[in-house]
Amino acid sequence: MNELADIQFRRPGRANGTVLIVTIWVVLVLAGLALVFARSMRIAAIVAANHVASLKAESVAAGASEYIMAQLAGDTETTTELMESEPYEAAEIGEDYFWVLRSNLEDDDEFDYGLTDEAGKVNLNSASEEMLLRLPGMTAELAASIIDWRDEDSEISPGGAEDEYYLLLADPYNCKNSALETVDEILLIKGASEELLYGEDTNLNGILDDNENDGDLSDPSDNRNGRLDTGFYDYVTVYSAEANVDSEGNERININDGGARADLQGLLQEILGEERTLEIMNLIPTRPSYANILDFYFMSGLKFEEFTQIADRLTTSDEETMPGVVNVNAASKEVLMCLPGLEERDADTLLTYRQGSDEIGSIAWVTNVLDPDKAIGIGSYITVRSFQYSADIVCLSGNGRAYKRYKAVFDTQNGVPQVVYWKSLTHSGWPLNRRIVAALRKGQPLTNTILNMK
Ligand SMILES: [Ca+2]
Ligand SMILES: [Ca+2]
Ligand SMILES: [Ca+2]
Ligand SMILES: [Ca+2]
Repeated sequence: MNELADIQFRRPGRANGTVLIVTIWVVLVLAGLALVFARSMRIAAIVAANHVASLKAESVAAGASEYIMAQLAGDTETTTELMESEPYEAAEIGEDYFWVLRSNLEDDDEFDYGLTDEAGKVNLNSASEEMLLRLPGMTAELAASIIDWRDEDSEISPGGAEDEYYLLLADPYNCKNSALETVDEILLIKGASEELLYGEDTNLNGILDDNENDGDLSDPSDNRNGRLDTGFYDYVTVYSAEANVDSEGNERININDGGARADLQGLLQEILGEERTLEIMNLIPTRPSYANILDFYFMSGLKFEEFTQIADRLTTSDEETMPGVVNVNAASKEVLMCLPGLEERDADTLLTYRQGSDEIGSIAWVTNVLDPDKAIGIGSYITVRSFQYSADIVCLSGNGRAYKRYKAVFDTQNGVPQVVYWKSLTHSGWPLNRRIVAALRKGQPLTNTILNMK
């Protein structure tokens, strides 16, 4: 009985044991699978959330671009209004943010925001070799090679380079023999380097970042001197150009064209009356050859107040477009010093005068600061108008999970602003204070304290 009971008892017991073991295994496997699924679902959820954040940052960039174009299309009387930084710092679009970052040329510790006036820069396509040579850090080799790169001929200028040089490179290409289309294109030209163009500021934020002040410890190589040694990137453009028409869009009178004498007389009469017009017309030779309108001003005997009323209506060129004239009202000191014949103190006086003056509506104002020779020397290279602006747009999703950065250039020459350049700078890393990202990730609001932190 006992034995039987034992057997009867044991048999199912053995089966139960096997089932138990199998069940435990199944449970273990299922639990493992559940864990794997949970983990991969969590990863998938994070990936999806990041993807959404990334798409949001991307659409913020498009929105920021639209906003800038609307600003440029508005009735902004002076460029200064567009240049103001306030609307471009942590601007909100829905729950996301954007900044328009611009290099602070005076302080490498302080961010600056706003649009950049491309007409306030030296145009690589129209500047003379002498002007190029005056750019900070420019070498004789690169200046000569830029001239050869953009001129149509294949004659090598001293120090320059044409096909002979480029075709012998390990990765050969032709000398372009036409205008540069982007500023970065300069890196294809003999003698150019990222070091000359960007200097130590390889992430292009105008700030001395830790890796830009640690020698060779991390990229880029720098001199560890506690200052941001920049290249000439912020002083050059390829976009500046303006139509050779007055501010109303009317054709100008070419004062060097003998056939336009009657037009000039008519204009003078309109502004100055019969008697004064005759006095001035008598001083104008029948075959005039003024270097530019400032030359005309000094030779004509016009008073400053008289000349400023007509300066915008005059030209000495038959060209329809004037590429690369520098806006003297917007140029930085470094750019002013690139203008032919100007020294540092001339640039300083120009800067001081333009800050306090309301006479800067025509290029005539430079004659109040510079002696006639110097004023005439730069007269062909300057303007007081701007039609091209660039923006370094930094976008951040409201949860701090994704950012995008784009360099954009807008051209307003046709009345309606157009994007003529759009390039991602996202790869160069988050350019602003990291605490901004950290705060948003923790769900904290972007207070002024966080925004102004160093
Ligand atoms: Ca050439
Ligand atoms: Ca930097
Ligand atoms: Ca470094
Ligand atoms: Ca340095």
